[in-house]
Parts: sequence; C-alpha cells; structure tokens
Amino acid sequence: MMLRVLRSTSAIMLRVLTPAMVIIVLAINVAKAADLARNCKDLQISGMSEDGTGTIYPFSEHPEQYVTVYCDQTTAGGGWTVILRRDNYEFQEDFYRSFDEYATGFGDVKHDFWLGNDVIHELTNQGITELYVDLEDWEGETKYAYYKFFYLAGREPDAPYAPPYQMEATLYEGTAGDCMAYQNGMGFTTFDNDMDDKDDGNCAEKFYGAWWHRLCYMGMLTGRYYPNSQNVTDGVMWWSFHIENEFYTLKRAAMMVRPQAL
Ligand SMILES: [Ca+2]
Repeated sequence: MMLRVLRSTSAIMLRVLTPAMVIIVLAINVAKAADLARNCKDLQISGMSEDGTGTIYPFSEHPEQYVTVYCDQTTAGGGWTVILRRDNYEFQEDFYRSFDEYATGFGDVKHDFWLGNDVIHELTNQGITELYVDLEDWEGETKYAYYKFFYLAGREPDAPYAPPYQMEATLYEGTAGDCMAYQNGMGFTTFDNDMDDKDDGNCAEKFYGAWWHRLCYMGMLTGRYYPNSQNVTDGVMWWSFHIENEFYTLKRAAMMVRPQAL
C-alpha cells in the first residue's frame, strides 16, 4: 500500500517537472558539485588566504563525505593540505598506532595528528600532487624538503604484489636533504602490519614509529616525541637535517600536499 503511494507520488513529481525544470535541477547539482572543495588548494582559490581549518570532500567515490583538515595557505605559495604535524605541545598525541588507525587518521588537526592514509591516498589521486616537508630543530633552524611528485597508493594494492599504501616521492628540491628516496616503493609498516624488508623483525616496532620502512628508515616523522634534542633511533627524525648528527630528534615537523600547479 505504502509502496504504491510512493510510486504514484514520484510519478506525479516526474509529470510536474517540465524538461526545462529538469535542466535547471541538473545545473544546480553540477554547480553544487563544482563548489565542493576537494583539497586546500580549492579552498585557496575560493578565497581562503590564512592558515586554519577547512572542510574538504576528497573522496571520489563518496563525494558527500567531508573531512576537516588544516590548510597552510602561507608557506611556499599556500594551497597545502597538512597531512602530519608534530610540535612541542604540552599534551602529546600517541603516534604508536595500528595499521587501521593510520588508515583512518588520529589526533587534532590544530595540533599533532596524522590525517589518515585513506584521505592522503585520495588527495594524491586527484591529479599530480606535490609534497612539502617542513622541519625545525631546537636551535630554531628551519629546513624543507619539497617533492614535485608524491603519490600514496590505496589500501587495496594497485598491482599484483604491490603493498598497501605504497609511497613514491620524487623530483626533490630543498635544504633538508632527501630522506624519502630510501623509502620509495615501500608499503606502510605499523607494529601490527609488517611491510618492511627486515627479515628478523618489524621496523615500526623496533624504532617505535610507523613509516614506509625498508631497512628501516632515513627519515621518520612519526616516532616518539622528545621535548628536546636527543640522539636516539626512535624519535622524530630526518637524518640529513644535521649531516653530522643523523639521530638528532627534531622540534617541529609537518608534511603537506597540494595539486601540482600546471
Ligand atoms: Ca619485517
């Protein structure tokens, strides 16, 4: 009975809509879709000029699903969606997390956080994408690593035998040195998901940090946060920042992505 009522109602609706009205409805839907920002570059184009939080719709297969992100609109031209931040906060987020937690993300985008591998994959899948790694040591010196090409594959491998969240960062420029080259082609290793090349253990477990570990890392920004400079192997580190002291733990680190300018 209910079904019949619904059917007749929609039939009436269709009869009421003239072809001109259908075109108008379609045009409104297209305009709505075009207005939805897929990343912080879209937000910048629509007028966002200060750093801060924003709402984006990055999922190609779920265009209605939004994500709150932090946008950097001031560094190196702006338009960056921040995917990781570490800094000297009083309360530190726990970065020793599972594969599923790294997939969905954790933390507070205004403080320390990992945006989530599924979102990062979508952001790098929208077109050719750049990566900017922004680093600072405890003496106030800042350095950066910029990659003109960055891609993070999805959880389901792109090719047979390819690992989940396989990473590629190439065409490096910068002052901090290229610590991603060594990790290129690797999947994402967490303590509960071993994707590394180490036969006798798990790099994420051994060095307390999830990363695209090989044997194991040259830069790892997800390690334990030390509130001062230390010489350890499980901290927030980027080996080529201090050539003379590769195990130096950094004060601040951010990773951010944006569509490559045409
Ligand atoms: Ca292993």
